Amino acid sequence: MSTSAAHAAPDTSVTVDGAQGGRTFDGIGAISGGGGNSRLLTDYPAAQQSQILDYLFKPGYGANLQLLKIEIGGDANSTDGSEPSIEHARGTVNCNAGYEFWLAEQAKARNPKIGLYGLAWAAPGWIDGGFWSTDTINYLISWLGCAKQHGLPISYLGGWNERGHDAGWFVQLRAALDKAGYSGVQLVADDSGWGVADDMAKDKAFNDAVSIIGTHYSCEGGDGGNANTCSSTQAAKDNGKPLWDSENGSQDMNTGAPALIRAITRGYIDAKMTSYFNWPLIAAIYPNLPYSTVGLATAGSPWSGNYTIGTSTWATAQVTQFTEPGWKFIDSASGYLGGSESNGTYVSLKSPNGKDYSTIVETTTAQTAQTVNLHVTGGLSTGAVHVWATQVNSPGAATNLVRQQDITPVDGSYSLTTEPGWVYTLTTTTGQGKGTATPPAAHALALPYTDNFDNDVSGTEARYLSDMQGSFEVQKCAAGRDGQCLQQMAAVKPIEWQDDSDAFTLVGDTTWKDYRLQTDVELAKPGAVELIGRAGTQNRPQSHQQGYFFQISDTGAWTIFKSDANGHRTVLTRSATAALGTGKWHRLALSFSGTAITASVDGKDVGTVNDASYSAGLGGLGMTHYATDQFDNLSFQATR
Ligand code: 147
Repeated sequence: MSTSAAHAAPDTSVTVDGAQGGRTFDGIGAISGGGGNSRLLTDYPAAQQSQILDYLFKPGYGANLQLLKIEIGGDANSTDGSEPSIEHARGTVNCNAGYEFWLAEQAKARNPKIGLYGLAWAAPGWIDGGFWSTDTINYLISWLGCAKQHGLPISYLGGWNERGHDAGWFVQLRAALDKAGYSGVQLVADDSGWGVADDMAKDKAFNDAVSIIGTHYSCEGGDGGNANTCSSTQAAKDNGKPLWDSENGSQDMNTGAPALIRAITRGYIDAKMTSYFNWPLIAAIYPNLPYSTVGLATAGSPWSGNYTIGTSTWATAQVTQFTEPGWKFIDSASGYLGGSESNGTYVSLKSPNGKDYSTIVETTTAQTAQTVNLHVTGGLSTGAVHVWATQVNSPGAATNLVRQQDITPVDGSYSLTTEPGWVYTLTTTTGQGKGTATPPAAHALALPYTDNFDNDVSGTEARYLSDMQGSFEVQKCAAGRDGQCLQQMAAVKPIEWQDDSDAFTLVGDTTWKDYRLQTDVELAKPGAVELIGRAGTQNRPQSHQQGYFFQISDTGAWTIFKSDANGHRTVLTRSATAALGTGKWHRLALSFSGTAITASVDGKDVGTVNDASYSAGLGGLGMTHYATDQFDNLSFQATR
């Protein structure tokens, strides 16, 4: 019964009638991509890595994701890093590049029914004619071939993230997919706004090519805002094809949980969207990067194994653990509590067997307790109702996916008293659960830290190195050196999604202060390489990287400069030393001790400067051009 309160909301009566229906529910997913956000998960200790994957994908354990959207890496930054392409150079395909196929394999191993969706943000620069080209179509077909090799059936494929559409290209892509044996792959368009539905209404060939209308951030407030209304257009609703919230989120893993659940319920009630994809899946990124606590969980400490499962995981579980793609919404049992969005919302879904149902009630905008009176009819089970709840407005471990007392309907009728700030699921289904694994404490990455890349698998990313632009892979060393080295693989500027910058990769710990970063380098062609130290806050785009940089060109000209987190660069000192040339190995170092910053070349200090702007941060390697330059014998030694 509702408590007495000054402005008590009216009771809500809901008839959950199995004879009524609505659109088909397509599932709830998350996005690993757009991008770089899953990077550090690959380097987690096996036990914790498996726990995190269980919390994301294992049925009845955590987020229990029903769909997974993965980035088709393009060697260019897509928000929190640059994901590697399977084809850095035309004609050379490496199906083991990057971590998205690995992640999808892990997801599928835990939930064989998970639906997979591929989408590109960027693409390699060898593609001729820009993104909307035949080259890109062939490239996407190569990517699908890689997915197939990995045993991963891709059900959904998009165009170019948030870059609208070229209708003719989608038509051409559809035909090419059919011809290549991928007639089962459904195209999603256009991972941008609702204009796509207007264009589909005007263009039959385009309409026929597209299977799903997927738009982004269709609930008011994307970055940091509240999802108070969700909207689609009449043209979209009239189209008849599924409408997907193919990206939403961008919210802190805890404080974003209310917006997440509203986007799912109101996405259907207000906009008839039948799927929701949270961006991103996980923040497995260095903590100096943007969005470092955004996703369903965080995992930014692979050397310690520490991770945190966010309340957004449990808000997601309140839907995913109680439904399956293919269930149907019951429109007449979905709406606003007490008739007003300010009280909260509810949606009901029924299973194809006509017996089971789940009703999700969220009270994230409510001010008072409320009573919901339900009546079950139309063939649905009138047996015991199981109740699970998560307090999304004030996150806490004790109030995540808590099982409450069962309710026994009398003549199909029962009541639920709700408190403000919760999501409740009323269900006849069973099998739900809350994972129990707990992480070890976090600690910093220890110094000294070294990597000679000789123990890594060729063609993969080196441990802990997080590419921000370009793609750095372990490859056979060039220029007469034995063993393996780190090579930047994008030989030409990619088709970018975010702005251009130096190609660079970050590694280390944000708390590192006084250290010497040393590496051997070999320039493949004229240009400059760079060492980065005390790398701190990075803002978008990735060129806005705070820290100290030592750049040296093949001519021997060098610069030490600092950059703030807005990308403003200040030269601290510059001069020239003997030419490095190309195709030759040299040893470079950048040392920090208090305010003293020293650069050295082949064992000789070439410049020292004092600057007190930045006292701690990661290291990094990079270059100012797109070239297949190499690095070897990376080391970080404490200087005091
Ligand atoms: C998305 C991108 O697709 C992601 O790759 C990532 O960059 C994310 C970070 O918030 O942003 O794009 C958005 C587009 C529109 C909105 C928010 C994010 N919006 O309108 O609020």
